[in-house]
Amino acid sequence: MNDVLKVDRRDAKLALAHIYIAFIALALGGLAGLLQTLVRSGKFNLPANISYYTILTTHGVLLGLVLTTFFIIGFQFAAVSRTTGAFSDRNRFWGWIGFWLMTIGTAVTAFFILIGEASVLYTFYAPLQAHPGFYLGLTLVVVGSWISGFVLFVHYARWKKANPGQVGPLLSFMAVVNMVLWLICSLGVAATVLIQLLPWSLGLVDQINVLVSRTLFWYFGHPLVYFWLLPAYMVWYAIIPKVIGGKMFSDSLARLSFILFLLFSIPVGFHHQLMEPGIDPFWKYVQVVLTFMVVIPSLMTAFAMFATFEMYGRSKGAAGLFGWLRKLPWGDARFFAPFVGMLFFIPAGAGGLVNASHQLDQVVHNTIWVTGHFHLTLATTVVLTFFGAAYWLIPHLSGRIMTRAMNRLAIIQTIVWVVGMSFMSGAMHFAGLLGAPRRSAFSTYANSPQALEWIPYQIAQAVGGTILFIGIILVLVIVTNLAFFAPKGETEFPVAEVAEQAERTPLVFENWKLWIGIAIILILIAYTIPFIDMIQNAPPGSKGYKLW
Ligand code: HAS
Ligand code: CU
Repeated sequence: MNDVLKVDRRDAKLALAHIYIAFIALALGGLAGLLQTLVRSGKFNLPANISYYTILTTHGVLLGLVLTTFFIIGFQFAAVSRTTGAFSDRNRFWGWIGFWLMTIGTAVTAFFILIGEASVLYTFYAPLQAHPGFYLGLTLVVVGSWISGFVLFVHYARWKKANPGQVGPLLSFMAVVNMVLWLICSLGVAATVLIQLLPWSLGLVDQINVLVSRTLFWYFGHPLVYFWLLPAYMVWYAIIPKVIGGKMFSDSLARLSFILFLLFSIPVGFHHQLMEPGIDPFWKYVQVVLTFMVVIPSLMTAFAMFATFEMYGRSKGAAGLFGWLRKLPWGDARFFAPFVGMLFFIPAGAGGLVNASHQLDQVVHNTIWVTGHFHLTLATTVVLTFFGAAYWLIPHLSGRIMTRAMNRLAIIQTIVWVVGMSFMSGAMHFAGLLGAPRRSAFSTYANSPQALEWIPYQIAQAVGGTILFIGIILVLVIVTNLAFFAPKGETEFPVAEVAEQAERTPLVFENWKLWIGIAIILILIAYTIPFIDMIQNAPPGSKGYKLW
């Protein structure tokens, strides 16, 4: 295969621009996170009448939406350029348009949050209402990301045309799947924002169908979490084997798992609405079953990772059931950070299964357990993998190298993250089981008798939050060094080869019509009837098409 070893310099600039914004978001969003844990400890008040919900929204939007989207799109531009060759000038131009739309959109959104006109949390669904500028800003971010998605599609299609009958390079294939997933699911959020929230916020309509808006949001919100997860899986499947000096267990298995994500990620949004009235339990049940289907590709991923590590360890002479563990390169931050991410995904995924089980969700829904869940999944598994990727990606793109000192700092950073997150997320899980609410300012429950039970955990959260903030400072030091100050030199963009004994990859994985077709059918099955129900049985007073 005509493998290009280095990302084109002009593509590198585009990728880096995205990554810079991602880390600026990390700095500001992390600060907001620290403030939140301090407020919830009950020992600290925000100055100048700043609302807890403003800080909470800043944190969620900057870390959940901005950090992730910018890092992912930057990483994917780099990965696609590395594996299918440099972008054409025209494509790269559109990539920059996408970047600027997203950046301007982010600035507009952040402005309205910070002036306190959009304290609607990162999920921004009704009945919370924000200034129209908030929705317009978000729309620009989404449109920008679509443009970047199309740039990848066009580039990949050109490669396929130039290489007829060949399987596309794995990392590029994966990036394309992720952007198809993103495109299909973000139609839902675009619909609720443009048809419902924006007209309502502009005062053109005086009410909207809240259940429809939440449903459209979660149609988007669940695949959103896999849009975050899949780039981490790209690193695990296609990069980590090379980092440790081994081979990929199977290319086909990796592609199959990505296709399964495409099929089953979207028709599952009801598992966020299990406690909501107005949705027939039958359809909740159908979507819970589909949720358990989408666990399968994660179990396949766990299997593939174990296989990769074990194959490598044994090739180095490891014996016994877990002897291979000792052969792994523990001192290499490019491996260590993502590996810790994998390890944390075991309890994180188990927590997800608890959430997805209707009866168990009754215990944890709307408690801070759920916040604990996504700080393990997103803020540990995904984020540590992104940090681990940044440690070679940024120097590769900036033409520098990671020194031993920086590598050591990155190992320390990972350990700090583990300690901080264990405190914070652990305490959140326990407090959640005792009923401590999420999305609630301390003052709203400070006088309730149960609060006494929760306070020790909330202090533990603040301790964890403070340690995590130190972790953020460390990663920012490393990233700034790698981007601007590290010694000049060549850093490898590692891409794994497939093990010799693996089967040849069949072309069927690239039958896009088939896969997108099945995905759409599953979406229609899971959503059509309940959606019609919601509109037909909209509460009295609804007008027009009963979306309002
Ligand atoms: Fe979730 C709520 C169910 C995964 C993120 N989730 C959330 C929210 C977020 C989120 C942000 O069903 C809150 C939304 C809000 O604001 O309200 N989640 C699941 C399920 C999974 C899952 C079934 N979630 C994720 C991932 C996320 C994420 C991934 C972000 C990246 N989640 C829910 C539900 C709710 C929910 C309900 C709503 C709850 C409520 O009441 O509101 C599954 O995808 C998890 C599958 C994962 C596994 C783990 C496989 C393990 C692997 C690691 C292998 C390790 C190795 C290392 C190889 C089954 C792949 C081994 C080495 C050794 C030495 C041992
Ligand atoms: Cu979900």
